[in-house]
Amino acid sequence: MRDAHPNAIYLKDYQQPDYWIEHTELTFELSDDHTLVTARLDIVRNSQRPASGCLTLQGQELELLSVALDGNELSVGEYQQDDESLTLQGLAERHQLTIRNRIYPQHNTALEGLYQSGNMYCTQCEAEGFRRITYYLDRPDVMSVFTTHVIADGERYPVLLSNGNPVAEQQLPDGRKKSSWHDPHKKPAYLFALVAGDLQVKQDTFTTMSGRQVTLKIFVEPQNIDKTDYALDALKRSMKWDEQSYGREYDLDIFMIVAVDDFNMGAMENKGLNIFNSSCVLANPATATDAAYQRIEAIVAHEYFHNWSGNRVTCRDWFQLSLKEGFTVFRDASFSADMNSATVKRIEDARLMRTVQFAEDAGPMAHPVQPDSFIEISNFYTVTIYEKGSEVVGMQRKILGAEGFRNGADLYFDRHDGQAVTIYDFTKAMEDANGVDLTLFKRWYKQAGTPQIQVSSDYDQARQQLQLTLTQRCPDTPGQSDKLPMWIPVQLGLLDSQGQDMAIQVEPASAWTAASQVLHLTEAEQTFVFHGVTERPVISFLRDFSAPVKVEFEQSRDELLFLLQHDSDGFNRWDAGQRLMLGWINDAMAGQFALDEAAVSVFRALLRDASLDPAMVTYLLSLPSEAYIAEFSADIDPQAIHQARQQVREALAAALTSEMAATYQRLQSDQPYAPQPQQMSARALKNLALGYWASQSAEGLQQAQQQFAAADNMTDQMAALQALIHSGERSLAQHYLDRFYQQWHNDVLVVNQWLSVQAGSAELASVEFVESLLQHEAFDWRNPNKVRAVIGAFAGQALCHFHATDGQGYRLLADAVIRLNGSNPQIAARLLGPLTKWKRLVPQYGGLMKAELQRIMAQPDLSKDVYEVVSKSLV
Ligand code: B3K
Ligand code: ZN
Repeated sequence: MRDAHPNAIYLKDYQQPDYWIEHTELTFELSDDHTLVTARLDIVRNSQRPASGCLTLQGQELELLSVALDGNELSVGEYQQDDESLTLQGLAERHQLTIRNRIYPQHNTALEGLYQSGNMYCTQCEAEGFRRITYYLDRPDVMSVFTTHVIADGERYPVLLSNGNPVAEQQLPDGRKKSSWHDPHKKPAYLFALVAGDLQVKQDTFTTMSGRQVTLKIFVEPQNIDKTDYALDALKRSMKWDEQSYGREYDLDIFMIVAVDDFNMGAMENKGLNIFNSSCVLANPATATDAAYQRIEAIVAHEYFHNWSGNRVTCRDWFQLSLKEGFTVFRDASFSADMNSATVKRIEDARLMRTVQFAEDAGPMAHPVQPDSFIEISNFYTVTIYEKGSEVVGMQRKILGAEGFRNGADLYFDRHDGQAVTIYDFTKAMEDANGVDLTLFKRWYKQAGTPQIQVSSDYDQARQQLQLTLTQRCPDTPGQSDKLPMWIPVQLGLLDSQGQDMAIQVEPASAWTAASQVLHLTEAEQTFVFHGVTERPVISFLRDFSAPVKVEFEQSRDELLFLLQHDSDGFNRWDAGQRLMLGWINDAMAGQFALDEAAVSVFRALLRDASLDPAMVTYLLSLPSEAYIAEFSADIDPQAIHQARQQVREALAAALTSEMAATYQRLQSDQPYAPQPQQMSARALKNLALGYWASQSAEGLQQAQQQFAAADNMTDQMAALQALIHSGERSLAQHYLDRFYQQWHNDVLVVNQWLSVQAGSAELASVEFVESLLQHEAFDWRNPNKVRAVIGAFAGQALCHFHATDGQGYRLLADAVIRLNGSNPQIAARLLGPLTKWKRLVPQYGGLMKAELQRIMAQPDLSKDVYEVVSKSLV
């Protein structure tokens, strides 16, 4: 370990800093050997704090050259310096502090701070990367006005960018170029950005609702200039949507996006200068799938929306991370729902919650949406902070209604513009705008774990009454037991025998909000009485996945089939189908599976029903993934799950072959490809049908080969390739994989898809095979996208190989973690996820997983990132 006992940091210890930094002027001189950074900081004492005269700045891996106070250089004894900080004492009310230091971006493999990606320089400062650039108060509550000068060789780095508006550009006599930028909006250092490179630009304009013209620019390496149109279009739609949905407009003259290949996550919302992982911004029809287009739309929107939810109003400290992330995910989800299908988006979100977030909540890294401690903040960019955080915002909207929620959001933005605030400032704005008390609701932010609701119902025909008794409990999580009841909004409906929604009248009336059809569960156990229920209803419970909870509710297979056919809530139609399929998979695990004809005919009818949105039918016909099934199992046996799912898939495919072939033919189209919702929806179902069809017949297999060869877009080509892989015809699959690589070996993003489809496949990805991918010329340990494409896909998707009974899959993952621990700790820690679940698996697997965690723990020089995850997992 670098630090023998990395310390935890606690929310309860939060204190304001003793000084603020009013203005930050930075000068970067980039040269091949090193980068010289000069920081001029106007510091002023914080009147809220005792006058300590002491200022401690954070800094990491910096070579300090000089420190000057109000123009006078200090001697070494006049300040204290260690590996992580620089301290000055005896300071007065105001000073100008000038620090000069050197950094070495070319050796920066952690991809935090300033680093090189290919031929360009770029930065990543969130959460604590700015301290790798210069000494600073690197905390989000210190907001400063930044001016930045970037100096570099003018020929090799003609494009020099930073936040805000460009203010000057100058050719220096020595062939270097200097660009100056000024950002008038105060911001924390985590939103700082710098880019230098030989980049091409695609540009457009957007006129805001108040009539200001904003220049939009996307910068890419020259070979990617034909992949920028869609992101630019998505950006304009996002800007418009935020004006229409939240009344928020953009606030600088220019908005820039830069695509880089080496990036630890998806993208970063730096003020006016978003930096994107190239996989989350670049697309053209030939190289990007529909799924990639949808991801790009969502991420462009997400980063843009941060301009208000994150940048204008930011976080006081990192325990408030979900204030910006949960809210911004909620905003991007609403945007995607509006651009595409709201039901399909809800299904996708619920799938993610149920597979990944519920698993996190049930594991050793479980934490509340507002955590109360951490060792390494990078480990807390989690599905709990992001997705559960978004669900918690969404529940407030369910409770307050659309208008009440909008009023709360308006008040929040207006009240806190330019401030660094907490999660409770958000809920306070919701309370004040609506005159409600959310005290009970706020437990969602403090209590970790997934609440479970148990449902029992009793129908009295004579009285025409339905009694619904709901109990809730939330399991213990690390450091938390005896949880209090939460305020859970349960959206529900009652279906009559015709499948129509019945009118609902509830007692107590105060527990029911008619406008949103929401029942408010606030106690550990509550009974609700529904009056005027003229016949025994079929209950559609937790419509629209109105709360991130698990539900235990015995409903017969006939009831589930009925809901699948008739529910007016699309989400619950899908959910009923999934529950039915989970039942089959459980039967298969018990050796008692037989496909019933009644169910098959319902699925057949769904496939034939041309009035349904094809994307919706795609989800209705998709079996739950192995990870999803695992989350609904008590003791996870990955091989049994794999076998059972295969058996059910095989039976369903066999029963539906001719419908699948017909569906495929019906959805063939000669329209030119467009990444547009209706087309994407039709392609999704067409390609699902191809997969089922090709797994069953020579004709289907033939069609997959034909589609592979004829495809003019990556969605169809990749779907054909997947159908060939899943057919189990190994040499045929290999032939097409080779063809694919020959065709695309010059396109990095396509090659990454090629790596991923192999590493994630049950048919191919044995441990030896994945090891051979790691040796392939296309693989590179330094590039996070490639690590995710191979190791991430293997451990996250090829579960039957990752959980090989000899433990070799676990060994492969642990070796990767050990290797990356030194070079890129964030990625190393993130890869660990699958191993942390060891206690949930049957002992045969869990024991082997634990042994690999112990092997990692015994390594010297563990990073804080890896140490935190492994040590918590072994408790
Ligand atoms: N805010 C960034 C994530 C930063 C991750 C730092 N380890 C991207 C986003 O959520 O928009
Ligand atoms: Zn975000």
